[in-house]
Amino acid sequence: MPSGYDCDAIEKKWQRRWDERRSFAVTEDPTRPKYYCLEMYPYPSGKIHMGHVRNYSIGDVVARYFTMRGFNVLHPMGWDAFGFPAENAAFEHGVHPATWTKDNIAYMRAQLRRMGFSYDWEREVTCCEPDYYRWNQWFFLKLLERGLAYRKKAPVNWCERCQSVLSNEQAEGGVCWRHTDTPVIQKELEQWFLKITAYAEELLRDLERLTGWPERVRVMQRNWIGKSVGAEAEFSLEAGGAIRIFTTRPDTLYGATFMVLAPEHPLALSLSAGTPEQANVASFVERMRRAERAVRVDATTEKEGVFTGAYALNPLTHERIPIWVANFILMEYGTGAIMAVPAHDQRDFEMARKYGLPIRVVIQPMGEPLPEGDCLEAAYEGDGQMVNSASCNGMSSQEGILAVGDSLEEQGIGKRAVNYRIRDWLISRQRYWGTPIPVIYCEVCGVVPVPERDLPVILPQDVAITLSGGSPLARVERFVQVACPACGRPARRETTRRRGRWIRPRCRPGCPWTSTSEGSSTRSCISSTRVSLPRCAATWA
Ligand code: ANZ
Ligand code: ZN
Ligand code: ZN
Repeated sequence: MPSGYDCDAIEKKWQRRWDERRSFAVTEDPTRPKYYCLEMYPYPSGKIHMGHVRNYSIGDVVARYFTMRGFNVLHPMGWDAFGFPAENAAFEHGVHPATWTKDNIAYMRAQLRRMGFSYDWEREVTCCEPDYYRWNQWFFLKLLERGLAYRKKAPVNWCERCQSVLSNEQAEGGVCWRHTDTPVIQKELEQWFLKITAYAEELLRDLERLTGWPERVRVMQRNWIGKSVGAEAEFSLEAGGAIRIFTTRPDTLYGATFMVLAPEHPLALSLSAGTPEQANVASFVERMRRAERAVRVDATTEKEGVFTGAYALNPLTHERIPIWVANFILMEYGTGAIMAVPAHDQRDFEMARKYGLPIRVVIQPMGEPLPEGDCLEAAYEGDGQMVNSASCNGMSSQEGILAVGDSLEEQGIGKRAVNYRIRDWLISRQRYWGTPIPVIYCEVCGVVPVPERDLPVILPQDVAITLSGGSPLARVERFVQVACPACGRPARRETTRRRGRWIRPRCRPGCPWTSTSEGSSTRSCISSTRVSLPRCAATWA
């Protein structure tokens, strides 16, 4: 017996045998039970790393196990081959993203083959090839048809010097990765979204069916969906009009002693117009536009705000309450405005203490003496019995939540409401290396989907790759100019492209769920869509 394991000889021999026999090639076979073993396709970053080896070894064991048990196992492999690193490499080394990507694929495929994984290589797919991305485009058209793909304005990270959109990674620390002396600003652009929020309730409900999943992962998913039940209410403005807020605690409405708007809220600037606060508000809003969001919403970040000079009326007490703008309110959640209840919300409490705003206790902890607002050391965020709440006095929080919701509804100034943290998925990118979005803009017909028979919309190859100045595709006139499929007039193609992969925005610094995802250098966090960190931290620690 020779000493040691001669991997070169043994593995080559068997791999050759598997190849000759097409051992892992599968075709439909109704006589055998099916098994589909799919692992996440790698991003062709250059070389296979140990993370890939671990991941794909696990999949390989599963596939072989089911094969041995007589299943007809489909075990495919492919390449998640669109993405920003290819463009970056092209820019740095002067290679075309397609060349860079294909070279990497060839190298990594050879490495995976040497590992002897049981893939059916005859079914290999590469998502930057038209025969693959035409289906991507076909899906997009189906989603568009059903109203599940739509356009709306949304803020993006923007560098004035690059004249282009930056990913969260490229905007780290609030400055441009290429111009570290240039602050990144938030700019509103028309973008494409997929309406995943339409499935929030279904996703949440069906988590119950994933009984084989670790509870930790299910909690993570639940937090990502982030369902909150409460109410929406209108606070009328002294100057006419109203501000809508979302609250999970309508039972504390009698304790709302001020309001707070997100700096991006359309009323932030207009309410202060003509008041002595105008300049103050404008400079605060501008500063917040430049502030890093993760830091802005971190529970430990100091609460910072400015008075708008305007007042609203508390709909139940009819008291006149001041309207502020502050860093910890985000425009994308709820309505971008809150009623502040400093006695029962810690963020509001910190803000009230800092700026000397009134604090009124309206919930008494069960079986404990009534605390005085002035003596509180922190907000009491739990449930209890309603006090200082007129006709609701004595009700439990649970009763109050319903009663106040109903009373708002009767008065026509609110209703019970549900809010989700999950956001629609922003898929457009002002870059080159991705699936072209199959849409045409016509001055007469508006947004016209590319007819199915014209798919795929091919990504042109001879493009000058620049990292600045907007989408490189927009400068390829041959690509951009097209006849409108509806009326035949000259029209223009969509030039933002579909993001290559799902890159989730980053969570706050140091979040335990920030991890480096397999096969890419993108740090992503499942909790990143959360804005209120206390619950995130509590459930996730
Ligand atoms: C008044 C109130 C009183 C609140 C109270 C809480 C406790 P979750 O549970 O995470 O959904 N809020 C609403 N919109 C916001 C925004 N755009 N940015 C930051 N905070 C926002 O949180 C819902 C609560 O977060 C809402 O309920 C609101 O504060 C705040 F004793 O309203 B609450
Ligand atoms: Zn820049
Ligand atoms: Zn037309």
